Amino acid sequence: MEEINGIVIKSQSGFFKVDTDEGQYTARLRGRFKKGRKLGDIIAVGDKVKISIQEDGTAMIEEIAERESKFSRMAPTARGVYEQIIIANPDQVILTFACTDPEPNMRMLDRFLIIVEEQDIPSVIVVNKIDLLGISKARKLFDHYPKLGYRVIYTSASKKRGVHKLRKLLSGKVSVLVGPSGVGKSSLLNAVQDDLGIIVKEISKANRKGRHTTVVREMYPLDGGGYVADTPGLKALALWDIEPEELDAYFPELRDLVPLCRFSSCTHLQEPGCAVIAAVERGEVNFERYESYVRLRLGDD
Ligand SMILES: Nc1nc2c(ncn2[C@@H]2O[C@H](COP(=O)(O)OP(=O)(O)OP(=O)(O)O)[C@@H](O)[C@H]2O)c(=O)[nH]1
Ligand SMILES: [Mg+2]
Ligand SMILES: [Zn+2]
Repeated sequence: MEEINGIVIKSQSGFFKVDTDEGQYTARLRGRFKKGRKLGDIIAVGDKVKISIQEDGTAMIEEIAERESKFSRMAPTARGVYEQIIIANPDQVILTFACTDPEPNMRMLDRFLIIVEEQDIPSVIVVNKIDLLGISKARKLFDHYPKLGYRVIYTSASKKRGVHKLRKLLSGKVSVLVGPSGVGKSSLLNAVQDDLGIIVKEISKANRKGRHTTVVREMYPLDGGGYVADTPGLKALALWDIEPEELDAYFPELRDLVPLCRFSSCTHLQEPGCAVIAAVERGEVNFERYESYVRLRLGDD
């Protein structure tokens, strides 16, 4: 039987929309995939699959390719920790914040940066609503991130500023927008491509309704190639898999200081001879970033 390669772009009650070179098909998953103990999602939006077309015209998913990357979260369940795939095979995660309304939550940004680095996914920071604050004030708020090697793009979805940069960034890639509620993720996608409009809004609303899961249910093909997925305001993503002792390695500005601390087991919270604390005192490490580190290290975030 002929098999066609495709990518899952929508997941809905056991049906999967698969985008292929020969058009889109709605497919079901072969029963054998569902057997056995499941510790994580077997299939997710973004998965690369092989489908077969049955005689009656329906399509079946015959094969799911091993994921090259994944953006996931650990969900505690009665049977143990379950890995929820937010999106499979993302090329990048767009960390979206507003420079104001709502005020940017830098700790949340730092947390996201750690999570995507831990999951080995490239990320770009998008700062939206610059029309409300002005570009220079917005820049000042996020000033230290480019210095740490993170890319920052400033946008206004309402005034269509910086949108061309975002469009270019998304083109040809699989991306997902994450960030707090109300920062303008859906608005930005609407600005990037007209025909995403209504759909994006509906998805966001549907996802928010009493649901805590934030996995992507649909991603949208882009005119310039690639796909983009929207998410409703993500709040809690656990820093799973990261031991407190490893946390300093996820802060680019702390990494090189750590070997200079007097004690090899230094927590950088209070020890004498701590190179991190010294650098903070000299103003070489951004205080807010250090505060993020402390809060995450103490687990009181
Ligand atoms: N002034 C201004 N308002 C914006 C901009 N982008 C979005 N908004 C407004 O901010 C509000 C929230 O926008 P959404 O696009 O729904 O935000 P979201 O991030 O998708 O929010 P969730 O779906 O709840 O996660 C809406 O009222 C938008 O009109 C912008 O660039 N400037
Ligand atoms: Mg939205
Ligand atoms: Zn130290």
